Amino acid sequence: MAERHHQKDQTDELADQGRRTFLKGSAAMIGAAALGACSTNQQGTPHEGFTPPAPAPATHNKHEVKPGQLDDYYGFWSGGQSGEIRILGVPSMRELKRIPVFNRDSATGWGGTDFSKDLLGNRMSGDTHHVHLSYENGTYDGRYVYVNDKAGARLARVRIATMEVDKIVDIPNSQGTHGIFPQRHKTGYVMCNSEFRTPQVNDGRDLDTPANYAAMHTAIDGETMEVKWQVMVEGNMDLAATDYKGLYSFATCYNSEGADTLEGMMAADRDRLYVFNIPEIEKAVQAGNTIKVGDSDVPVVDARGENSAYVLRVPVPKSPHGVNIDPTGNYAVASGKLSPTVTVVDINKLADAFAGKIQPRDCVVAEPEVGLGPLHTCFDDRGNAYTSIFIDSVITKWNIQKAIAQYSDASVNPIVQKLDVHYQVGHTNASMSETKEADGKWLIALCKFSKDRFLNVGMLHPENDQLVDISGERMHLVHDGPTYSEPHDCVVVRKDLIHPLKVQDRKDARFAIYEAWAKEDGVDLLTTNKMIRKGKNFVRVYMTSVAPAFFLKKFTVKKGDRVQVILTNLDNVEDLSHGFCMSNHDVNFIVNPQDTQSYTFTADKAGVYWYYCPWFCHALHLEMRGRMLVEG
Ligand code: K7E
Ligand code: CUA
Repeated sequence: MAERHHQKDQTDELADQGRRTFLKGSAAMIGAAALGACSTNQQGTPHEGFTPPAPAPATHNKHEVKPGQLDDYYGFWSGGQSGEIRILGVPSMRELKRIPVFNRDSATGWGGTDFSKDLLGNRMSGDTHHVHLSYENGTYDGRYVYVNDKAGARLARVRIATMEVDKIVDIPNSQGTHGIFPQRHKTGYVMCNSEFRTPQVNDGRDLDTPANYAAMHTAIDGETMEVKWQVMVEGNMDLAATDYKGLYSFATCYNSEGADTLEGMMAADRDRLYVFNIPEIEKAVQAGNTIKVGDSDVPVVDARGENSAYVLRVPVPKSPHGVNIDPTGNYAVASGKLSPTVTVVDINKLADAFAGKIQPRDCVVAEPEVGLGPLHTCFDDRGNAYTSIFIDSVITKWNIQKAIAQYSDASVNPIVQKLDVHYQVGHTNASMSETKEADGKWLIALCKFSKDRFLNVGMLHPENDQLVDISGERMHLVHDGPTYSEPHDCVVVRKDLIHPLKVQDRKDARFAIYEAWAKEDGVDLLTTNKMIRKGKNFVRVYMTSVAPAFFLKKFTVKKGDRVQVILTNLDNVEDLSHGFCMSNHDVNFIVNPQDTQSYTFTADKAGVYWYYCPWFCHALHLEMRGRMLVEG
């Protein structure tokens, strides 16, 4: 086996060269246009005789996590159009959990339970791109995960204690909420970018006058999830970032032209990086130097047009995409997308630029050439940056200080290595890279196309989330991870920072609503098993469970009744979830140990209907059921 690995290693280079030639052809074909639409067909069928590159040799195989062993990191993945968040173990890349967020989930009843229905309304879909955790003092505080909904201009929060969504907020005056980033000095604001410019107010005016469209940079309180203020700018905003001190937030702008067509958006040579001065904006909000837009009461600082105390526009090469802050907090790196460079901005110079002492462009300290189509950058703990290169399908490792030296001395080469990834990489992130505790162990390359890497499963291929060992001087690809459509981003978090509950805490604030109902009805959630008629057409059914039984074996309602089932799982044992499924009524939800959930439906057909527990909880799990008798 070792010998075979060795042989494969030697053929690596040849195979890679073959693949490179093929990719260059396809890159030329797709041109710039495909960049704006990551998911267009790329004529991606490899030619005959094409040999995929071999896996890394066994010596780099330390990513293996043996059966029964635990991973070192939690990976939080967005789920794209699936509308969810996923948790993977890193480095094993085993998928551990899916957290429904903006989607509906049959397994847990998310979107159907009273609590989740209240959050989602009748909305069916979402598009999660960016997941980030709450911070304290420059690293993760282990409390919350935030995720955007690009499709519906929402921000959701997952509580890490329960790994469930507890809040969803609508963002006013916005479409295409894309980049988000929480402040890093503490759990402060979560900054959210509108990618799409719209008329402000969007009520039918300025319909076809794109020059009057504008976009919002929105501050949401990460603790209360209230929308605190917005800053209106003329250009669109793509990715977001924050500094480590609570002074600035950043947004890349790929359409400084204010165009509404692809050609128009790519016309100018330079686009910009918006830098928002948060203390100055807060002052304006406090002093009431704000406007209201449309129906929303959120104060808006109008910062369109020229640079001001609120917003600085740093010129960067055209159509930037990602912006990422290095772990020292000194540098912001904006990616070129249509330029082969990334732009390094010295954050410590921004104060002088805001004060007018230097030009915004003077804050740029490096512009290394990293490859065709740079998108996102992450970092290790040794001063290196890793940029995902979409068209070239590589991760480029480069050294930040060398790039700065090269800016004044062209003989310096900051590029350390280019590693082939498969194929067309979007986001990349490294372990703890978005904190001051970046540790330079593992890198994830979220590849948009898998093409030939997996068994053919039909037209929709999996994506390919690749694991790269970055602990040494050279990067090594060690694992291919197929994923269902379509994670955009991930963060990789040390496991000692994440401590979810194994059994629900009955004192949790989320029980307030159920306790209130029980009080109103004079019952106790932990001991009551009975139906209570609340009105002519409304009943509440209180029920408890211990494996393998519901303690209410039957209840009787009238045809047409609204039925609210409030189920409490009394089992106090890790991993012992029950659920409640009402046959032929589209009712199915989970109740974890010591948890309470409720679900309301209409008993619209006379007859006998069995309810049962859908989670395999006991040898007599199949017997865990009861009857709803519906009188005609
Ligand atoms: Cu796909 Cu972060 Cu939405 Cu880049 S984004 S790739
Ligand atoms: Cu309870 Cu199956």
